[in-house]
Amino acid sequence: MERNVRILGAPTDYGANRRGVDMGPSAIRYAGLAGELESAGVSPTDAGDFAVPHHATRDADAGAANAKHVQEVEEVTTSLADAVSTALAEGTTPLALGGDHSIAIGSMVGSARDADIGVIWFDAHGDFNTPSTSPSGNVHGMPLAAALGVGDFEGVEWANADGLKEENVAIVGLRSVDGAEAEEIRDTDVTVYTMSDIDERGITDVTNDALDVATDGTDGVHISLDLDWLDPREAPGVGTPVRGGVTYREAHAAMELVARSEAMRSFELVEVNPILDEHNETATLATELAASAFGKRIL
Ligand code: EXY
Ligand code: MN
Ligand code: MN
Ligand code: MN
Repeated sequence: MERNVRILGAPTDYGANRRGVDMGPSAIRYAGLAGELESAGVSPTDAGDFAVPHHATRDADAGAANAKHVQEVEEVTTSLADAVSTALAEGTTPLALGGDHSIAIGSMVGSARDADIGVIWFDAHGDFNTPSTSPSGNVHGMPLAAALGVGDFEGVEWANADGLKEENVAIVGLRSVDGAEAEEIRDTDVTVYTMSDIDERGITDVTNDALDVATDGTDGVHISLDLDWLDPREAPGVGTPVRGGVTYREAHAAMELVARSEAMRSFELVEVNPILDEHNETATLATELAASAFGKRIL
């Protein structure tokens, strides 16, 4: 039976430092996401974008002192959490489109609502800051800490993913982390595979290990793919590019292993910013990686 995938657009840039990433969902659709998913043998339904509170002008430091626009982020992620858990309850696989990486709070909360999940975080960054440690106050640098209830996020109902355990979380591709953030990561049971680990062991070994971490004792895995995980030469249209990322083939190899594991419960593509691209190539890349994650094979 064909797998039903529900596309959920979250056109928000409230968690980011550069405008434009709110156009990510449109850019990814325009790049041909539906067709790519069909070529992977799944049946996509597009639920469209849900409303994001709009401010004509952005009050730069609205919200908590060091968590910019946190009210808007709460609103967006709460909507997404409901849409994700409904999609799962209705037997479909949610595919969330960012928007900045703060949407992952909603994806993880929604995916964890009725199951015990693991998470694989494909990203150049740890996204493990809290309002107290963040150098920017941008919430897209905090979603993993938020979902795990780390530091200031302890007991923050809307942001904590029910039952998500640190020992079931793997970060893959880390190459940019802030001082205090690194301390937070070291103090947890989250497993980190840096780019050096990938250099030394190869993407296949690392991804298989990350899948072991995320599936150990869980019902399924949330896959969070931040396009800045890839090298900026492959994915230039992202808001916080960091040199020395994974190659095009390494990214596909990882997604093909995800597909083969059959452990993926929910998926998201984030940080595509089309105004930072020449020919929408980062959005196109996102559609191709989604197809690999959902099982596209050449033969
Ligand atoms: N660590 C930096 C901060 O917290 O501001 C940069 C975070 C970038 C987050 C992007 C989504 O991956
Ligand atoms: Mn990220
Ligand atoms: Mn639970
Ligand atoms: Mn990132």
